[in-house]
Amino acid sequence: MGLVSMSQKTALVTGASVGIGAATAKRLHHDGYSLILLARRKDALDQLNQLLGGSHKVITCDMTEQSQIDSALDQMDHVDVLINNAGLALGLSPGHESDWEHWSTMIQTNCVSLAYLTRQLLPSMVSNNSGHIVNLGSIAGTYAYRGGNVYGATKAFVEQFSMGLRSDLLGTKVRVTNLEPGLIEGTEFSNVRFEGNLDKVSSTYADCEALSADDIAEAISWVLAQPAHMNINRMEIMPTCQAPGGPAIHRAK
Ligand code: 8X3
Repeated sequence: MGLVSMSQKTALVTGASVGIGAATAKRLHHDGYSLILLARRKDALDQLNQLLGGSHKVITCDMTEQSQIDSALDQMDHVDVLINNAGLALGLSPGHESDWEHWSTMIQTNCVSLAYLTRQLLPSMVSNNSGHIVNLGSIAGTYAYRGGNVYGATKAFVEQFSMGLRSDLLGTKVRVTNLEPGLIEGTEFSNVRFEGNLDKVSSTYADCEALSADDIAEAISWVLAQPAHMNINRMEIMPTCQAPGGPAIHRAK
């Protein structure tokens, strides 16, 4: 990927087929971006692309496979904006009862693949002295909660990785933002976390008004639209019905 000058910016959205990824794709299409839509499900990406007029690039990619990320990169010319959205939570069990495969998949997807893709795209952004990386962190990266263990740790990685890149990129015009949502409804996040257990999914959202994927897409659009001299380092967003809990105390009786 070499030096280029384009009026229409290209945004790569990972995990673009559903949830925050799809909402962000729709929002950035509205904002005039050319999009590269990455996800595992080609049919869902094609459907989204059709909805947006069919002019965007669709690339099927399982983000847990480095070879598939490499092959996706081979199909891209230039990326101005990277939305590192692909990620997941699996399970809410205490650490001593958690499934190792769940932990491993979260670390691979939320940390390793995110870092790998970013590493591949950074040199061209630095050469072009422009670009913006928006990482999807989580409030779970800042506030521990029961059962959050490795999921929270992966998002703490994303937060620290984002701030580390900010340090590295000082002196360039490449921007980095860690966007940290709280409770979001209407995406596949909880269905994936609870492996389709609808009782657990619905109790997560009972009697409260959570954020929507559109709320986060709106925030991403705003972050990207700020003037070039302004970098939003972190943006933490909770629904009004959610707040940090503080340390817990177990009492003997
Ligand atoms: C999603 C927010 O509160 O479910 O990352 O961890 S939360």
